Amino acid sequence: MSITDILTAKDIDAALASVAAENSFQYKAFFQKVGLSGKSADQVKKVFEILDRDCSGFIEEDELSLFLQNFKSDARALNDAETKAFLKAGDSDGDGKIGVDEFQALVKA
Ligand SMILES: [Ca+2]
Repeated sequence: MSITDILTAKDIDAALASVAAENSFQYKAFFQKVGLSGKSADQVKKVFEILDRDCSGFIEEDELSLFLQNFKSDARALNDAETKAFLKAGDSDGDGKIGVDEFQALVKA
């Protein structure tokens, strides 16, 4: 499963361009631009599985910082403030990581 099986290269390029500047990452705008907001729960789950690089069943903080690189390998890493804000938004049960249900809820938020 590749991310471009679900999202178009054109949307990915546009979404990444919109967050190229440091501190410009906003998850809601990014999910919309990249086309994820309109996908089914099953497709969102498939994207989650790509983001969960170590297949732990959760997106941990280190995986979250490399979030953009799952869309394109030369994308920048999120900085600490962006990563922490993203984690805080998604981690509704406060365990310090994002599960698939939390990710689906965040995409649809
Ligand atoms: Ca993980």
